[in-house]
Formats: sequence, C-alpha cells, structure tokens
Amino acid sequence: TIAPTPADKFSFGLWTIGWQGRDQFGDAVRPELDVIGAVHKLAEAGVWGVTLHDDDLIPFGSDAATRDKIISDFTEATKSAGLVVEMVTTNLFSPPVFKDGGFTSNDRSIRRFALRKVLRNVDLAAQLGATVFVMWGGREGAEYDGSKDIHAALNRYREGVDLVAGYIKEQGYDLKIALEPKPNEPRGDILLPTVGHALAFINELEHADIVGLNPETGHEQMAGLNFTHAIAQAMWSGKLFHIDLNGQRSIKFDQDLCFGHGDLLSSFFTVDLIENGFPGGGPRYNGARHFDYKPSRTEGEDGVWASVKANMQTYLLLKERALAFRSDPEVQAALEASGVLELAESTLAAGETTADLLADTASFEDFDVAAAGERNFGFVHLNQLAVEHAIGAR
Ligand code: 3MF
Ligand code: MG
Ligand code: MG
Ligand code: MG
Repeated sequence: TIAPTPADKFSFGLWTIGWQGRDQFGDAVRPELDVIGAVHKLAEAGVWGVTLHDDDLIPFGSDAATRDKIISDFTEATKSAGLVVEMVTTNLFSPPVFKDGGFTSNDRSIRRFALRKVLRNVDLAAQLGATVFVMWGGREGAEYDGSKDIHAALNRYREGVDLVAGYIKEQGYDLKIALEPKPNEPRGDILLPTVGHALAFINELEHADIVGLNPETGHEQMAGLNFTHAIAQAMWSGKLFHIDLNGQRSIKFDQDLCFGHGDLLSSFFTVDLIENGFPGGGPRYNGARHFDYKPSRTEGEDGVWASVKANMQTYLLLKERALAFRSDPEVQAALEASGVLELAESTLAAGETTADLLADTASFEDFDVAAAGERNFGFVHLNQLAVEHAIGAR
C-alpha cells in the first residue's frame, strides 16, 4: 500500500462520506455524519481537502445565528485538522421548492430564490477559502418534452451563470465556476447533459473566462461516453477546472462506486492523463483529485472509511502503474511505431501554405495510397502493454 499525503491533493465531498444510503427504494442505513469528527478522520487518512454543498453543513432553513455558529465551528475544525476547503457547491436539488429546477424553474419567483441561495453561498465559498465553485444542475431539466421551453431555459441558465460570475468578479473573489454535466437522474433529462454540451454553453457566456467544467467519471459513462476523452477535450479547451472521480459500470443509474471499481482500464488512462499529461505535450491539470462517490449502502461505518481509503489507494496504485507505463522503453517504442507522437506534428510545415500543399505532388499525385492503407499501426500491441502495466505484470 501507498500512504496518501496532502501533496497528492485528494479531496472528498462531505455528502460522499455523509451519504446515509437513502435511495429510491430504501431508508437510511447509516446515522447522520458527525462533520467535525469526519474532518479529523479525513485528515488522518492523508486527505488534503474537503468540499461541501451549503446544506451538507448548514441544514436548509437554519436561522442566521445557527448558521454562523456551524460555520465558525467548521472553520475551526478544518484549520486545526489542516484540511483545505477547496470547493463549495450549492444544493439546488433537495428541497421541494427546486423540484422543477433552480435557475431554470418555470416559476420565476423560484429562479430568484435560487439565485439568492447561490450568491449567499458564493460569499461563504470565498470566506472558507475555496477557489472552485461547482454548479451541478441536477433538477435543471424535465421529464416531458412539452413541459420545458428549452430555448428559454438555456437563456435563463445563461442569465443565472453570468449573474453569479459577474458577482464573483465584482466582489474580487479568487473563485472560478465549474459546471458539472450529467445526462439524467434525478430528472428524466438534464440540461447540459455532457461535457460537450457544457463546453458549447460556456462559449455563449459573457463571463466565459471564469467558467469551466467539473466532469464526473460516471456521468459521462452513463451517456455511454469515454470519460478520459471528455476530460481531454476539457483540457484542450482550457476548461478542466475540477474533477469528480468515481466508478460506474455501464449505462444505468448513477452508481457512484469507488474510483476504479467501474471500468478499471478507463480509470488507468484517466490517471495516466492527469499525472503524465498528453503524450505529445499540452495543458496539464493541476487541480484537486476530488472523489464524488457513495459508500455502498451495504456498508457500515467501517465500510465508509474503507471506501475513503480505497479511492485513494486505487488512484495511487494506478499512478504508479501509469508512471511505469510511460517510462518503459518498450512503451516509448510502441508509441513511436504507432504514430502517437507523430500526431503532435502539425500537418502543414511552419510557413507552408495551402498553395504549397496543392503543389506538393508527393502528398497526392505520387502518394502511394495502397501502401499507406496497409500500414500496421500496432495499437493492439500498445494497448496490451498498457493492460500489462495496469495489472502490475510488468
Ligand atoms: C450528482 C452529483 C452531485 C454534484 C455536486 C456538486 C451531489 O450526481 O454528482 O453530487 O457532484 O452537487 O459537486
Ligand atoms: Mg455520480
Ligand atoms: Mg458529482
Ligand atoms: Mg454524481
């Protein structure tokens, strides 16, 4: 085993270890989380940071005095434990008032209330020293196509995100917004269902410069998509501001398994990208390694803490394997032979024009199309090397 340290930048949401196991069909199986005790236990486990929804810490509807007391006790606990509050997010999905959404509820008074709840939470995020503010629009969606005007809903979504981003700038907070896509659950269909949809949405914002993404492993996989490709495109766009690591086994309900307990080989390549970057160079991710999972409902308190350790252990083991993979000379040779490194070379030479390309007979008139069609790329060999490294056979 490898002991996690704060330098690994692992963080956990209070709602993850605090999940009591209530689901569609079953009651709570675990008691309410003792937040102060949990903060110390996380730090003892080598965790660097903690994240929270406003309502994870302060029960919805608490009066001002209760709220202040809870915040000051929590601040003191994180300080004495040495934990960073790296990200804060807002619960716009549990209270009944948000059943048709917050920023995109058909009810305008609810949209105004949702904005107030978020702005108040932005102040809290800044006060706690968070640098990322996540927005997961869990209830921003619909069950029925006729019940939501999508054009108007996207306008209201943009209005809301721009208003919050504008407020962050006005206040001078060192805070960035990270949108979290999810295709469905709890709504039948959720707006901004995938990383791609969210990137397109961000491009329409006035304050796009401080708005990026918080992709979650299982959310992309629920849509049948490749999570590693999703974060890769977010990185390419300079928009990977945060990450929710977990596990999911195929297209079904949101499982929120421990990281690596879903598609293990996909997890290997996720860690490889985060820790080693793109093979041909490019932007790197330096943010939190944040786990958004749920300790399975079958687990008692020991199982909850075993799952905290499991997330970090699997990540660190995969990191070790990914480093070995990239530094293996056989892998370097396979990457070379496969053209993986060649892809980083621009298709036209520096200074070469379209006219030059059109005049280059070697690229067309004299190009041996048949021979090029026969190239063996060797991707299977390369992937086998990855599998063998991933399972520790090399
Ligand atoms: C739901 C989620 C959310 C978000 C959170 C913001 C409750 O599937 O993933 O967790 O991650 O609201 O970070
Ligand atoms: Mg999930
Ligand atoms: Mg999440
Ligand atoms: Mg989730």
